[in-house]
Amino acid sequence: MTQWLHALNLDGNVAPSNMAAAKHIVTRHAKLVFAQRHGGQAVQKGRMQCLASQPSPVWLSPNKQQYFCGRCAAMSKRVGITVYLKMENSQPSGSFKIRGIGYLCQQLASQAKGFVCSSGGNAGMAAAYVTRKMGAPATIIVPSSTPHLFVQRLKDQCATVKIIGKVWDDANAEALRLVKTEGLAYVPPFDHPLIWKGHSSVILEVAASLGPNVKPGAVLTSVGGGGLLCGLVEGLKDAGWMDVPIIAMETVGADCLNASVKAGRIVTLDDITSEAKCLGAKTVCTKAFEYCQSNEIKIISEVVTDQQALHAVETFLDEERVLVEMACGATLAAIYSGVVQRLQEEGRLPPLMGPLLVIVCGGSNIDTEQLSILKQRLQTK
Ligand code: PLV
Repeated sequence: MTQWLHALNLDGNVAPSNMAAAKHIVTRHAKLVFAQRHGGQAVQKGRMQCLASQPSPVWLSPNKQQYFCGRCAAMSKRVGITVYLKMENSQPSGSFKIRGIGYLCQQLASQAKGFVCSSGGNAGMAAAYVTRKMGAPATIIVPSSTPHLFVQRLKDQCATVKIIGKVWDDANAEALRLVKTEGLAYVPPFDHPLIWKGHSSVILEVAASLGPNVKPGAVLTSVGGGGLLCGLVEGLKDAGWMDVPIIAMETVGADCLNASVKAGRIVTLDDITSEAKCLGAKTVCTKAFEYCQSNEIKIISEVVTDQQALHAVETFLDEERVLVEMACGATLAAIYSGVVQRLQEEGRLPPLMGPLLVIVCGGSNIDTEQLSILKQRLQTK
């Protein structure tokens, strides 16, 4: 059981020697445990049929390098400092979300008869992926801004998908209603201590891969509701890297953290007008705001335009041959649009004593068709 939890926890990052055992335990044991606890009754018939029809996918990659934290030559050249990439886009559900959501779901499994997750997309994808592995029913609620491609990807993970409201906040209200009326376990996309704990593993992995003599000079990341930010702060604290600042990126129109930092209090946005829909929470979680206020770790909140985020997505595709969504483009734009250099020139970012660590958060809400749609929309804006 411990091995199962460990495997779910790190998802793909267990030692290669444990791979075979972990894979076996996860796929067999998790389904068994869930079915035993619920007498098989709670597992929806449709879901089980869908699960049965799926070929058994690769749960744990035998190739640890997939999750590499390596030097990026092109970006290092651009910014004149060493840049390391943490490729969270390679995670099984397409983003870092599997870390925190996977951890939360496994913790809730003993009491849950099923799960409901409200999501801008990627948290839902992580929940659908993990619960499928557990053989547990899952309902994912997404807003109408979610592209058809993404809804289909969620269905392919055998989840029940509901499209409710215009933005994530509307979908979340429906998820909370289902928690009350149907007794499903609530999986929020970002606001939960266990999610932050799961996300914090990204820093511990970086520490392990950099070795004892290297420490990042700064961490660059995206912020939606602030779950990833909280996880990174906790990871830096766990690693004893309290002096490593975080550059927290958002897009104009999905900038709930930046608006709150500027106002000195938590602000709720009127609407989400950015195309980076997966950053689209109207209100940042309280903990993320508190971390920004506390200065325990220096957090620099910055905003880029959608055009800059899209340009970053395209440049990253050209230079690194990796396609990520706009939510991740916000992070990359800090490099490609000169935000990092500007912060240094303004003296807001101290000279870096180590490599700049870029969290490539990924996202499944993109393909070449979606990319052209975004290009057209943003050209005319
Ligand atoms: N996306 C959340 C929240 O949406 C979701 O439901 O999927 N990068 C990517 C690719 C993401 O999908 C998200 C969050 C973030 C970054 C930001 O993470 P957060 O919400 O923990 O700050 C409304």
